[in-house]
Amino acid sequence: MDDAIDEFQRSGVQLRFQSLLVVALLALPLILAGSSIGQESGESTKKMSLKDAAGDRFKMGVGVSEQVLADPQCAELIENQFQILTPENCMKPQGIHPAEETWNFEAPDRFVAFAKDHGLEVVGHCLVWAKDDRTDDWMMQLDNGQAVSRDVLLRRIENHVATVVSRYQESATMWDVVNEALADGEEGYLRDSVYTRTTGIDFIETAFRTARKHDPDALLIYNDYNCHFPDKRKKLIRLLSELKDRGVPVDAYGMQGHFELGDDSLTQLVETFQALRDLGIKVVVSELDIDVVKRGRWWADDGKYRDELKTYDPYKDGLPDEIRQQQIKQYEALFRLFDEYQDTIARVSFWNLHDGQSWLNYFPWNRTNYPLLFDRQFQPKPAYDAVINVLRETETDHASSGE
Ligand code: 9MR
Repeated sequence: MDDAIDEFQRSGVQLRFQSLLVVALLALPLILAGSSIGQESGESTKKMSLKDAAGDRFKMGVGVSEQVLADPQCAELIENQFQILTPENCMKPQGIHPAEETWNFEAPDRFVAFAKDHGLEVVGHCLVWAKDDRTDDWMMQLDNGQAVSRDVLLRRIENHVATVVSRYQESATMWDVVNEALADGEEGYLRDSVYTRTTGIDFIETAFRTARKHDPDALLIYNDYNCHFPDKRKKLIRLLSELKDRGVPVDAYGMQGHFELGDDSLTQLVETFQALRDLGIKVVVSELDIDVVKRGRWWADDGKYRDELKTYDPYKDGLPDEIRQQQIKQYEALFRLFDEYQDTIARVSFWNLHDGQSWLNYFPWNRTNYPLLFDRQFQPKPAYDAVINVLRETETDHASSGE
C-alpha cells in the first residue's frame, strides 16, 4: 500500500515535472520575445531621448535646482534627455540679489557653468516676479521704510535686469522676463503688487526693454499660470496686445503648464494657442507636470478643507494603475496637441527631473506625488514611453503626408 502510494506520488511528481517542462518549452519563445521587447524598449528609451523624439519641432527642457546638478546620476539623465535647462530657484530675484548692493552669483554661476560644460542652453528664470511675497523689502521700500517711488522702482528693475542678463547672456537663449503679473480668475486685470500699484504695466515694459538691450537674440518670455482659462486668457491677450502696441519686445508666453489629473483643458489650450498665434506671439511650455494628488481643493471654499488635506497622502505606498493610465492618456493628449502647434511652440520644459524631486510633493501640503516622466529611481515611467511614442508617431505622420 505504501509502495502503491509512493509510486502514485512519484508518478504525480513526474507528471507535474513533465508538464512543467512542456509549459516551459512552449513558453520559451514568448519569454525570449518578452525579454527582447523589454530590451528593445530599454534600448529605445536609451537611444530615443525626449530631445531626439521631439526633433526640430521644439526644444525639450527641464527646470531643476542647482543642487540636483551635483548628482552624477541626475547630470547624466539631464544630458541624455534635454537640451535646455531652467534654474528652479537660484536665479530668482530673492536668490541672486538679496540686497541692493549684494549679489549671490555663486549658485547661478555654477548652474550656467554646468550647462556650458554639458552643451546645454539656459532659460534665465526669472528677472521680475511680480508678487510682493516674492520681492525683498529693499526693492519695494526706501531706506526710511517708505514706499518706493515709480522712478526708483523702475531704476532698480533696470539695474537688476541689466546685471543678470549681461552676466548670463552667452548661455541664456531664453528669459522669463516677468513672472505672474496677472490677477487670477475674474479679479481685476493686473495682480496687486508694488510693481503694478507703483507703475501699472510700465515695469513690464522696462524689464523687457532692458533684457532686449543686453541680450538682443534671446527669446523674451512673459511667464504665468492658468492663462488658458478664459477669464485669465482675456487678461493675457490684453497685456500682450498692449505691450505689442507700445513696441515692447515680448516674444513668447510662458505657459507654466502645472496641470492636474483630469483637468479638461485641451479645448482651452487650443483656443489659447490659436489666439497667441494670431497675435504673433510664440508659446513655451515652461513648467510642465501633472499633479495626481490634485491641489485645487486646497483653495476651495476659503481653505476650509486644509486641515483635512494636511494629512491626505493617498499614494504613499504606490500609484494605482487606474491613476497611472489616466496620467498617461493626459500626457499623450498634451503632446499630440504640442505637435499640432509646433509652429507656435518653441520649447517644452518639465518642472523638476523625477517624481521624487517634484515641488508637488511639498506644495501646498506634503504628499507623495508622481507628476513627471521619470520615477524616483531615475527610470523612465510608462508615461515616458507613451510620450516618446506620440512624438514618433506624429513625426511619421508628418513625414508620410509630406509636411
Ligand atoms: O519649484 C519652485 C520651488 O522650489 C520654490 O520654493 C518656489 C518659490 O520660489 O518656486 C517654485 O517654482 C515656481 C516657479 O519659479 C514659478 N512658477 C511656479 C513654480 C512652482 O511654484
